[in-house]
Amino acid sequence: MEEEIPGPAMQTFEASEHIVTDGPSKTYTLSDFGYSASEMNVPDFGATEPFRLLSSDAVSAINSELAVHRDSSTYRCPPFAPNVVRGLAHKSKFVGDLWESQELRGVISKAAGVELQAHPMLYERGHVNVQDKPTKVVEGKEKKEPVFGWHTDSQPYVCIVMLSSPPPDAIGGETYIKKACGSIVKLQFPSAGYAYILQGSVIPHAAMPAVNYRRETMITSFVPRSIEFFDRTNLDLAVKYSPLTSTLREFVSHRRSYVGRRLGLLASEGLEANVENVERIERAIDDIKEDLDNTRRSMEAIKRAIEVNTHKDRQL
Ligand SMILES: O=C(O)CCC(=O)C(=O)O
Ligand SMILES: [Fe+2]
Repeated sequence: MEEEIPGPAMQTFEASEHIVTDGPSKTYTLSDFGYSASEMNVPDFGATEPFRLLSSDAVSAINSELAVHRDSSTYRCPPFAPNVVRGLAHKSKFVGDLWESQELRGVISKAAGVELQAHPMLYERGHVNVQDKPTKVVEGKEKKEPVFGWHTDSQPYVCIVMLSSPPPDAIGGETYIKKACGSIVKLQFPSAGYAYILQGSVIPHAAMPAVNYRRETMITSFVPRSIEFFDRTNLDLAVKYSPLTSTLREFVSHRRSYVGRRLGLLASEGLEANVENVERIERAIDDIKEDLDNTRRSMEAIKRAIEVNTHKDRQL
């Protein structure tokens, strides 16, 4: 049985103590990075500057929960993601309550300029990227193995929070994000509890290794609350480092409900026989077909992962 029942919380989550609600001082649109929101039918939000989201008590609480659950939740998928911790939102009530909270949702939505909610798939909440070893310096040159290689996310938005404390003379450990022209913007966390929000499904990004400290970040995905926007959640990355049965179950349940709500788009269209109405209905049908095709493609990803696992078992 893969389902987890959250253990007793070592600390109870209290929004007023654990969340800082000021939000970021600066945000960037997709167009600031050279991408076209309208071409992709997504909101024109790119990223925020790092800002304080969690109090130091919240960071300590998360770290103690991590210490309890780390061994049973660690997955390795080198060289792309050498060390990740998944499934904390199933196991830790504190982590579950934090990402579910209304106050947190308010801060994230305000910063992104669009109403968002934590991803319905619990596996996409509280994912942790762990830097395994300090960066090696070979013949005077740092060997920069990423903590998490270049990618776009399988979920629409992410909030990335720093859980470890960079020293004042921190070297490395940034998140790199790539503009449409190929140049790189580096986001550096000044301290534990700082976060930034990114439309990670659109903008390629990578987590770089820290040279003189231990880097650990927690990532939670968000989806738009409104069904006017696409949610192109897929399992491309999840199958690399998650238990397949519960991942499949969470994914199908999320997509069933999302596509069902999207079908409602048809009901809200005017039904008079004029060309404008008919064309709107055609567009809604095309969008829903794209949703179903996306969902179907993830079945291929799951199937491939099952085959790889079966093959590995045979080799043992
Ligand atoms: O750890 C980071 O800075 C970013 C990680 C990331 O992009 C991801 O886990 O999807
Ligand atoms: Fe990412």
